[in-house]
Amino acid sequence: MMNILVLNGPNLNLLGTRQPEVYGSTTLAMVEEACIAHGKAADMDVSCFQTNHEGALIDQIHAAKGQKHGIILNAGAYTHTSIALMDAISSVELPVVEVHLSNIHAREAFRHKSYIAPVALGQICGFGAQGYILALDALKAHLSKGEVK
Ligand code: CA2
Repeated sequence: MMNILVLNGPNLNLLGTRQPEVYGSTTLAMVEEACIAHGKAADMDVSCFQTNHEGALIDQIHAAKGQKHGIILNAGAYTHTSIALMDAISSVELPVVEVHLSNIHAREAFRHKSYIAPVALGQICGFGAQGYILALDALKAHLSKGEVK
């Protein structure tokens, strides 16, 4: 059984409550429920965590080592600023799929830079909440190549 962590960063607890034109109307609870349900159907054990704190994201990434097979990460605005998050991902040597609800490359220039992308397996952005499901499938396909039992 694949154990997957879905990790969401700052302000994503507000999902579905404000700026629906940018981030959609799906709440974080709905996103997490969909990930867990999709995981069950695809034989993946999905757990979810959201925090507004950079250090807490790093703690979660460290704790995933040896416990999880992969991570789906929407680091919110820390994507564009955090070398510490980049270092944490490198240190645990777990496959990380970077997810963004919006297409960060079609937005302001400061959102085009991702410190996560160089250490991620890949990036999915611009597909709204569906991006998390696409990321789960991508992670499953990747892990299946290594035959996780
Ligand atoms: O598109 C994404 O998923 C982002 O990671 C969202 C971040 C943003 O800073 C990144 O550039 C792209 C912002 C998350 C804020 O989430 C909100 C949701 C609803 C209402 C207000 C904020």
